[in-house]
Amino acid sequence: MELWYTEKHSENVGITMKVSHSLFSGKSEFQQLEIVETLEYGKMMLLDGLVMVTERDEFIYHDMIVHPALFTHPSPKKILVIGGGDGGSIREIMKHPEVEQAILCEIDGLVIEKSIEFLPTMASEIDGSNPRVKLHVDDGLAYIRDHQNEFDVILVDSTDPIGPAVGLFEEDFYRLVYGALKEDGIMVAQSESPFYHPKIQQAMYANLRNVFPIVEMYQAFIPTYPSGFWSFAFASKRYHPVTDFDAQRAAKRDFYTKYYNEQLHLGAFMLPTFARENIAK
Ligand code: AG3
Repeated sequence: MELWYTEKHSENVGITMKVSHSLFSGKSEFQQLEIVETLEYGKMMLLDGLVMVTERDEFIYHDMIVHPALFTHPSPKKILVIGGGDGGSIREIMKHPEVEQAILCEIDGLVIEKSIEFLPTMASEIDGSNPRVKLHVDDGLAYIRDHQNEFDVILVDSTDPIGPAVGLFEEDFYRLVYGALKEDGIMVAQSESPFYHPKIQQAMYANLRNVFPIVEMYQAFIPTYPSGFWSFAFASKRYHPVTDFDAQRAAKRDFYTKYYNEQLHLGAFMLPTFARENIAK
């Protein structure tokens, strides 16, 4: 018998992967969680049937949600991740020696628990072994409401805007994020596929521009996400990700990044015309 998993990317298109077996399948109070072993991409985590991470290509997403902001901010000391229960973002944040504390605020404790159990290469820093990392199982909105003016960088490592993540794409949420950042803070949020999700992007970037003075989109190539062409929103109070970026500092980093580098940092902000149009003012 052959097992194949398909995530539909539109009514008529999808990605299909051959699966050897299931490692976990269960429902939390928020969503359906699956972890399966694939032949091509290693272990893969799905939420409500959508691909969240695979062992083989997660380095791209996690490099790109973390390093552009942490190399733009001159002194990122206190970082908040909303979502990101697999731990991949926290793992990358911990590579930055100047970070004093990183807080993971994930709504679904089951995602954290099963990531520690089945995805140790991602969850290595959220298993309680690192004193610089704190975990909160809580709704991100509720958490930042109580933590205003605290963070240098906030990363919104969410699923698509359906289910528990809907609120994370709305203007009210971005106002709370703005307030939870210090006066020179930066927010980065995953912002879907420019190819498949122009309407989501249009609404999301309009919401962001109503709140932040600096809003830019940047891109990464992520083979297991819809179209492979993925994006992130960089929203900032003071620092611009291209003109305020110190390439020297990024070049001198003493840790390995398999996707990110100081040249790609700049290149990622250069967008094809159709993607620019999605977020035109
Ligand atoms: N965040 C998921 C991005 C959305 C993927 N969408 C999809 N497959 N339709 C991943 C969290 C990784 N820390």
